[in-house]
Amino acid sequence: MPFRDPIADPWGTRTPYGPGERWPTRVDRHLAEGVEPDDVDRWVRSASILHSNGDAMDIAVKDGRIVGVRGHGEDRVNRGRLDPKDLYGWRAERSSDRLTRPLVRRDGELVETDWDTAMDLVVENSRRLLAERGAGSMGFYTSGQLFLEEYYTLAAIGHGAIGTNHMDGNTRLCTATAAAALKESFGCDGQPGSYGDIDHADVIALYGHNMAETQVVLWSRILDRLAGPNPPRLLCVDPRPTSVARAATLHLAPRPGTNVALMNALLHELIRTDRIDHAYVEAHTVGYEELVRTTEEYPPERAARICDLPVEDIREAAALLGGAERLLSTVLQGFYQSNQATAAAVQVNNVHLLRGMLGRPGAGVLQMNGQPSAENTRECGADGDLTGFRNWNNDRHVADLAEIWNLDPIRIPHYAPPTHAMQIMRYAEKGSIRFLWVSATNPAVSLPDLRRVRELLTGRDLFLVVQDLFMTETAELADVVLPAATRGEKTGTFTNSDRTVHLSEKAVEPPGSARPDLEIFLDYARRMDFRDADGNPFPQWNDPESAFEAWKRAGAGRLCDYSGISYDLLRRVGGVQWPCDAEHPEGTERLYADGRFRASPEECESYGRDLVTGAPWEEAEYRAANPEGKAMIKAVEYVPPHEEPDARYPFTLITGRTLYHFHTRTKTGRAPELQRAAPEVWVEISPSDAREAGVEEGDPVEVRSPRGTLHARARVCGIRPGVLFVPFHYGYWDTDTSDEDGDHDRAANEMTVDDWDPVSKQPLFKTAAASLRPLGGGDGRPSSAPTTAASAPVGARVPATRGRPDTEERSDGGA
Ligand SMILES: Nc1nc2c(c(=O)[nH]1)N[C@H]1C(S)=C(S)[C@@H](COP(=O)(O)OP(=O)(O)OC[C@H]3O[C@@H](n4cnc5c(=O)[nH]c(N)nc54)[C@H](O)[C@@H]3O)O[C@H]1N2
Ligand SMILES: Nc1nc2c(c(=O)[nH]1)N[C@H]1C(S)=C(S)[C@@H](COP(=O)(O)OP(=O)(O)OC[C@H]3O[C@@H](n4cnc5c(=O)[nH]c(N)nc54)[C@H](O)[C@@H]3O)O[C@H]1N2
Ligand SMILES: [Mo]
Repeated sequence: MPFRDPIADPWGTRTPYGPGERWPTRVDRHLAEGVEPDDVDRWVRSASILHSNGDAMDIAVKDGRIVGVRGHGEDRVNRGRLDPKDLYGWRAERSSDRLTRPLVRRDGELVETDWDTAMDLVVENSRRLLAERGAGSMGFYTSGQLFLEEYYTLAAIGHGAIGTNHMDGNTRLCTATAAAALKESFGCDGQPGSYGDIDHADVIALYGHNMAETQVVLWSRILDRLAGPNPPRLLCVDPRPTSVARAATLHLAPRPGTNVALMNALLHELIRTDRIDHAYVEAHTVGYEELVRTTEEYPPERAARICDLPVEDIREAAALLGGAERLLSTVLQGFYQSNQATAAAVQVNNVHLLRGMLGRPGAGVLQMNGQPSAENTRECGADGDLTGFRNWNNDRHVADLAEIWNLDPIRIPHYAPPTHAMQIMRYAEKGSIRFLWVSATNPAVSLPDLRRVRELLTGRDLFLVVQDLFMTETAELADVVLPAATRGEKTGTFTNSDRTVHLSEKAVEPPGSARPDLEIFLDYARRMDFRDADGNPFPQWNDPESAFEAWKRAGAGRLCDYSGISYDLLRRVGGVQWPCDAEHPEGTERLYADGRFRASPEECESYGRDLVTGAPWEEAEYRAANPEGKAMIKAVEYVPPHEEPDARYPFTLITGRTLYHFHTRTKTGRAPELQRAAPEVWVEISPSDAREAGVEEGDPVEVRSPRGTLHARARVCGIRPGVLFVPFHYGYWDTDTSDEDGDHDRAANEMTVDDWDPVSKQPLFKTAAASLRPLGGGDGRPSSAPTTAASAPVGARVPATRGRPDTEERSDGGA
């Protein structure tokens, strides 16, 4: 295999292909230095956990240790390719600072102990609070990075055995808007499209989605189409010159937070030019007339002013969408974490409904996930959803779940919408939640407004349990720390963005006495002595496979039907897309091919919400609006962001990702190749803004918002003038700047705003106001931000796309 440096060349060599052809195989592999393929004892089946793409891979084991990975050439998702994080990230799992024993706080200090002591303390506090204050005093905050079996168990414990309404996942920060937008349009969560649509599409639109850096392998698939015959045309909507923007036929760089105004203008133009599939709209949707009325008020000229875009570009974008015969759209955090998140994501669904672009090859919507198993958190109901895409507001659905669990329905809380993460934090702050169990997430770096988060997590009345692999910024605040095993050290399944389920098998032993999350949850349930209606131990399952089989019963008949999937099938064929049942034993590539939706009042997962206020609809309203369960076209007015730039804070601050790191870097920061590729935080600024502020490439600067301050080096690049971008990967576990007085000046979330989308309750990480000033002391060295993708400096040579020669970055900024 020819050596490629995945850091310098993340997307690898092109394997061009044409429309309707099979994406060629290219198997990527990385083994530890000195290890040859012949040295490997075993290859163990798994898939990637550092994004949502679900790339299938094998883990190489030698002498009981992980020594590398290779892609699966046959898998439908990646045909062998792996991204740099997957090629190198496993090294963190062998890191010498893994947690190996439980810890409990004694006299203010965390000290090592045994499992019995730690778990007894957790149980004692649970029992005390349940007796004194009831289930509402307990909260659970989990992840998008565990296995399906673990979420299903946690959901059964939290919503069933304990009966608290306060359970959510970090999926609230991630894909709550994807789920909400799917419910609003189609009545139920569940990804309509398939990655296979890339093979057929003639137009691909990416909305607020930096796919080149965040789903590297999926982007390689698009690059391969671009390099082949009859390539698709690309539309990119992003305020930064990402690699997606550079490859696009048309790049719109709107003012952050104005997505709805832009979408309304695009819909306006589709309607004006009659690019509408009237037969589809008539047969399969409700709400068209209202959309016509609302978008009438959004001619491109108006959107051009609001979004600060050239009016011709908006018209051209509409013509691109309107001329498509097979349109694929993807949506991610530039919409989900921005102003009017759900409202904007729903307008992308509307484009597809108007054009009848659903359920056939190349015509699909991907309301993307971010984390490897965010889909499972939602479908299992370990967040603010009810298990199996059930409707918490529908008593029949609650009764149905109670029957499956063999519990009294009254135990499953459904008196109000489930509490969302930001509200759980608020209750912890106010003292009504006094027990919080955090698993596989690091809120002390990833939640907005960190000063407040640190304060509330250290609250005197809060008993905080943290279950992680490492001593994170959050674990440091805990009363009990539980050391967990991770992928490769435990068995389970997880489901990617396009509903593909993979099995990941245990390859090596966890370090020390670390245990799989499933084992920890079940151990807790047994120690709490939870029982079902017949007095049997609850949950009734006891290992990964029996948990999976139990989950199949909970999802059977619902859209997320796994009843045809088994561990054996996953071992035999690799990735399988749900729904998979007796009728579709090989799974289902696209939802809604027949134009029938799971949206009837009896079946829908949600009665929906008002897109501006977020006020929930009642059953009667839903029934009146959509008695037959069609797809819903929902119109909405543009509303400006709450926090806008002013004289004191003249910039819009957006935050996000770089190619080489995953979130709070607990894994990628411990993989030397990845850490070297992006060692320090930076702030992106346009050349004109830099000139005006007297800042040059690499200069130390201070960024300040009404909540906090950040110190970083400047990267002068092609970002839209008026906008600053900061990656949110850098917390404090590997600095000594977080001293007792709290020198917290490195995490992006010191500055972000404690505000959320009214519909999905997803925090607004992508619209805050900020100021910037030079700190002096520049030494002429450039910032260490990567030069391969969106953060490339002006004048840099950026890797070629579309088979063109390398392009020079424009030196006048992005817009
Ligand atoms: N390398 C890497 N890959 C990852 C992850 C990671 O941490 N690192 N995390 C995974 C996870 S959990 C997630 S959720 C995904 C996220 O994947 P993405 O959503 O692709 O990543 P982000 O960088 O958060 O945001 C995407 C883009 O939104 C743009 N944006 C900001 N504000 C606006 C706006 O108002 N309008 C528009 N149109 N665009 C805007 C930003 O410029 C940015 O380029 O990535 C997954 N993959
Ligand atoms: N400013 C800003 N903030 C953001 C975002 C943004 O774009 N901008 N994006 C948001 C998004 S989309 C997301 S998804 C979140 C991510 O935010 P977090 O979830 O807080 O980030 P991670 O670093 O992935 O944290 C996961 C933790 O789980 C641990 N872990 C990994 N595997 C396992 C396991 O198998 N078991 C257990 N018990 N622990 C495990 C890791 O060590 C790590 O500490 O951040 C959000 N915050
Ligand atoms: Mo995410």
